[in-house]
Amino acid sequence: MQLGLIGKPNVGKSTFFKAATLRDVEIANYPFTTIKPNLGVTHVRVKCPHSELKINCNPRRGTCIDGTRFVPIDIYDVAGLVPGAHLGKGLGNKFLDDARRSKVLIMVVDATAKTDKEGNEGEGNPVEDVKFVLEEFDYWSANIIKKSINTKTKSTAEALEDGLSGLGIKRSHIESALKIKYPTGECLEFASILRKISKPLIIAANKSDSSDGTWLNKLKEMGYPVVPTSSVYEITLRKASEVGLIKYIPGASDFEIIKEINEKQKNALERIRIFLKKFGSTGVQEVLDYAAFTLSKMIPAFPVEDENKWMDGKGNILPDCILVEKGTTTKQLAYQIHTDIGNKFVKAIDGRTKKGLGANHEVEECAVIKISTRR
Ligand SMILES: Nc1nc2c(ncn2[C@@H]2O[C@H](COP(=O)(O)OP(=O)(O)O)[C@@H](O)[C@H]2O)c(=O)[nH]1
Ligand SMILES: [Mg+2]
Repeated sequence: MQLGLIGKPNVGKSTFFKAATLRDVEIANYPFTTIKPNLGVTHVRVKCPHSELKINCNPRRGTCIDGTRFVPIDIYDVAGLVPGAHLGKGLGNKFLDDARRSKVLIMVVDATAKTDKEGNEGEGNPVEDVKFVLEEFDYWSANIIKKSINTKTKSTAEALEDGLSGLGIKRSHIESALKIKYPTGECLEFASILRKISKPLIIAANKSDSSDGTWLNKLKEMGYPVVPTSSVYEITLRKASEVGLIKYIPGASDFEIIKEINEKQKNALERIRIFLKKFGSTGVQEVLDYAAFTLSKMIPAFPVEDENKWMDGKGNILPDCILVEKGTTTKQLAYQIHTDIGNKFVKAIDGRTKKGLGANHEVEECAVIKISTRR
């Protein structure tokens, strides 16, 4: 499961990416922050079940701060899109190669409207930017759709499945899209519906620290979820926290100054505090959580080896939190943990009720689960 940041150039995708993947002092135990230059690890928030035990957990990856588990998830900083990308302008192909991996799309826009469509300084229109980026996406997939239908002798759904599997588009998505009536009968129309079904979108109205907010409502009228963000503020807070100037938990609505700081630093931080008061947070973490859970319909699950103590074999409490698709069964969960555990699956045990759960039982949100295996 990956998140992808898309948008035209200069809206702050890389800055958002840096904010999201920056190692806060408290999340620093994960060794690989950046895997490739544009692929990194960020974290999404889950309420940790450890409070039910009244003892602290020992996460193997990510961390747990005051009962909030920060669970690692991959994030892509996708190359910027310019108008005409589907015709090969800019880094069109690179964009598409990255975007296909993403299950949900985070569209970063410049809420100050001070960059034109190519990302140069000038007059902009974030609503039009969202439209053209999505249009480029649709033109490009429409081309693939045309090719797959023309070259294959299979049924339409099958041909499309072959052509589009590389984009992370599933058969079920295609079937839902084929059920809809298309007034113009054009490929582009179909591509657009298919995108809406297969790649849910959230808009990060970035640079909101420097915007008067006029574009926020217009963006919201587009029907997608919109979160005002300040990626630069998130970076400042994480860095200040890393060097011990402040106590700040990513996504929080406030921070605490814990060291002597000079007037300039204080002024900068107090400006950020005003933003947090106004919007509730810098927005970066909110976008990530929304994308990972609400949009992609993932749920967290906590596999354990000891269903009574919620430990692994080494005595670590709630060592793992894994994200699975809603509807995942206990047996599928077992396979996700390890092929061997899936193959030797006997039953699952609910760590709260201690009841046995069959192979087809759907994993519940925040379930603590032991998988029993045969030798
Ligand atoms: N004020 C403000 N500027 C930002 C923010 N995020 C990015 N920028 C600035 O926008 C410019 C483009 O940022 P960059 O991340 O390179 O954009 P990208 O081309 O979309 O990856 C840089 O000058 C950033 O400092 C933000 O949240 N607030
Ligand atoms: Mg960039």
